[in-house]
Amino acid sequence: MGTTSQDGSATTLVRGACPHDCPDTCATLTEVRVGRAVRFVADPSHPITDGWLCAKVRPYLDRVYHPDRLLYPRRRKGAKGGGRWERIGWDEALGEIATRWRAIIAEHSAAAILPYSYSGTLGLAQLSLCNTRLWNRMGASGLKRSICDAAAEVAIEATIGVRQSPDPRDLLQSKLILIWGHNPASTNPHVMPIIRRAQRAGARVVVIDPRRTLTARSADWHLQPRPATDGALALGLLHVLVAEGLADKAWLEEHSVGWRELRERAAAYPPARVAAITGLDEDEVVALARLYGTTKPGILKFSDGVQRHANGGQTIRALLCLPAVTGQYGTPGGGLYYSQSGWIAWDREAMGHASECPPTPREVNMNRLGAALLGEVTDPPIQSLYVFCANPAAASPNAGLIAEGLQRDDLFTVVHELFETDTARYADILLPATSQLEQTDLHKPYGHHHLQYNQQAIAPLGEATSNWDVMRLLAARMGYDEPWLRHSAEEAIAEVLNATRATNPLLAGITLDRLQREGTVPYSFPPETSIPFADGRFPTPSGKVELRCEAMRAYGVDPLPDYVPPAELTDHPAAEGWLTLLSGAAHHFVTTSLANVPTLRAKEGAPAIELNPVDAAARGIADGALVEVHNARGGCRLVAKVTDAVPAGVAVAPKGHWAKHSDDGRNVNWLTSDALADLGGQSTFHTNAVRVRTVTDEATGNGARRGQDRTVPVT
Ligand SMILES: Nc1nc2c(c(=O)[nH]1)N[C@H]1C(S)=C(S)[C@@H](COP(=O)(O)OP(=O)(O)OC[C@H]3O[C@@H](n4cnc5c(=O)[nH]c(N)nc54)[C@H](O)[C@@H]3O)O[C@H]1N2
Ligand SMILES: Nc1nc2c(c(=O)[nH]1)N[C@H]1C(S)=C(S)[C@@H](COP(=O)(O)OP(=O)(O)OC[C@H]3O[C@@H](n4cnc5c(=O)[nH]c(N)nc54)[C@H](O)[C@@H]3O)O[C@H]1N2
Ligand code: SF4
Ligand SMILES: [Mo]
Repeated sequence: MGTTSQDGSATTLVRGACPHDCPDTCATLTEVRVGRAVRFVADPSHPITDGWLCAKVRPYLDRVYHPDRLLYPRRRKGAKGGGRWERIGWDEALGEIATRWRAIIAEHSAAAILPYSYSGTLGLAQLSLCNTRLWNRMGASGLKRSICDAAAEVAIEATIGVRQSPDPRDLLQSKLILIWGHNPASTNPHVMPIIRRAQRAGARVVVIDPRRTLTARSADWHLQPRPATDGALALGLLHVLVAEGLADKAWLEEHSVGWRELRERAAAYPPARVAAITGLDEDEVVALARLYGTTKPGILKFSDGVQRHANGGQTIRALLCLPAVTGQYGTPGGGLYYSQSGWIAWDREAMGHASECPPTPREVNMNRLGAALLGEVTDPPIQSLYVFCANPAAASPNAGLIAEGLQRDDLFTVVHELFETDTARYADILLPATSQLEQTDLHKPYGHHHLQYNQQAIAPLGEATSNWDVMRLLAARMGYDEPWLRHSAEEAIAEVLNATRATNPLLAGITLDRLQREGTVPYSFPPETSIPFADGRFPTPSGKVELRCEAMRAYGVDPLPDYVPPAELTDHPAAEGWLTLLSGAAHHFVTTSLANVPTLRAKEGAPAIELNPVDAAARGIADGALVEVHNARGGCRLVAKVTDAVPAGVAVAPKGHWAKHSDDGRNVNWLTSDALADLGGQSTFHTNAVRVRTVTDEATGNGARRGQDRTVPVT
């Protein structure tokens, strides 16, 4: 799209997509003048993202043109993590990586090389292709990608068969919107105006979250159960629904497996017991069950915060019973609203060409990175780590252990990044990455029903190179000459798109050419088919909702949903001064991405911990005081915010702040557990027992430096 600006210079408008880990995947427009992006806005014609960007991404050009952007490859000088570098050329960088990898492969096998990535971008080309092709060809270790939603994914696929949700606009048909352990006002902002409209039209909005979040503040009703007790609450609701004749028995007989056994399980959760477990009033449990059982259509909306604890998988299994027991799966405005990821699954073979490659020798769970580097993974031990689209030293659990692992002298670490992040500091070779404006990609949102194409808008800054281009360069250096390791991003996107379209009618008529022309392309739903399970069929082994799910036995989990209190929390009782620390999304960052944009950092404020007045008083902590938060895994210093937004016994410190921006060189993930949940090898960020104490001036050192960059590495 070409236009002319006021000063007469030619400008172009380039269609793109927000790359961040967010369900909304906004359609964007970048105005480019003389090779420079001068304006970045939302595409006003998009039906969901509706012409506005969230507070995080509005100043995106400050990220693209940030003075700290890495612009050329570097080699470490001096100690690991010391932040001293020498500039090298791409040729030298690639040569050194290939030489080191060949030696490692000869001595240990390619299993000793571990690629580590997660969600810096969610694109097909710059993430998914880069997670598969080179590493498959090499026979490198696989990564179990379990940091975010693994327990929910396993639970949902086992119980109802697939992760599909209705169009966000279908929420307008709901009479009840039950938002459970989820904070869309921060994490899925473009559904909020829709929820607001539904609410104005008479829908009841209920939020279940221990914390009074931004979302909870505008709800009609906010319930605050104790963390990780939601499984008991869901079973309690089922108990009341059955006891009061609100269960849809006809639907259950026809569409579910194990309904009678579930009823027996729920019988063990009368409101009095549920009240004792959750800390809610008995009356609240009964009233919520009645509201849910009688207000139809009612939709259950959750995301991933609610399953990031040791009992997360079973919790999701219990929640999934609610739309079944009320017969609401498949109804307009009713049922479940989780993710859209399952409508289209990219063709696996076209993506990874695994049939032409050696088998993946093993999978390393990304939540155990520190332990894996320090001896948990042997035969062969991990000798090289290649990190891109991830910042594990700040975003992964038990980060202190990760920092220790990254300092191993015999570990060859390559990091491909836009910035010198907490992880990048430990690199032996640090490679500069492009931003979304400098690369091509195709995005399949997890929050709506449209593909989004991202055209490259500007030339790469400095010597920055996209993930896929680096993969191609590395493949060439390693001597791999398969054509699918040489194709351009566009060619590879077309290959995957075409292969997927051959089996998925939702891609009918959707070609690369059309995506490039239109930018936003809706899935090709035949009329009336975008409501999941509307035909009453579920893609499970039984074709029904598996309330009792035999597949759970393979995970060592009870085939019926149950509530199991996490050991981390029962071992560290409140009576002994322990608090449960939740660390969900920060409003102004996407995990640690964007947390180095000065305006966003200023809006988010210094790294803080919310404490209830009762807990603060018991520890002599005043609002605004610097506190030490600690447990056996480690500690970090945070500013106390004394507030009744959190109940007694619960503390909240959001994820996202960079460790190196704090005086102590740590962040909240120095506290979080790397224990795994019951399903999917899921992370357990919220089963996190901590103590909090004031910091004396002597212990603080120079408190006035708080918030500045710290240049001394953490040990
Ligand atoms: N602004 C912003 N948006 C983001 C992100 C971000 O970092 N910032 N991250 C993105 C990513 S990676 C993801 S996965 C999604 C996550 O999206 P959400 O799941 O909506 O976000 P979270 O803040 O992780 O968790 C939601 C809520 O769960 C609550 N919670 C924690 N434990 C429990 C519990 O045991 N029971 C109940 N009932 N509630 C509990 C927390 O208090 C929190 O308010 O958001 C995405 N969007
Ligand atoms: N305490 C706590 N920690 C959490 C969570 C929590 O609830 N609590 N939530 C977890 C969740 S849900 C998730 S999904 C993970 C996310 O964890 P990560 O995927 O590690 O996410 P980020 O910290 O945002 O790091 C992404 C990095 O990728 C870089 N990047 C962006 N685009 C590109 C690109 O095109 N190429 C390259 N090479 N790099 C790029 C960014 O600059 C950024 O440094 O965090 C987890 N961490
Ligand atoms: S982070 Fe989410 S809401 Fe914000 S611009 Fe990106 S896709 Fe849109
Ligand atoms: Mo996530």
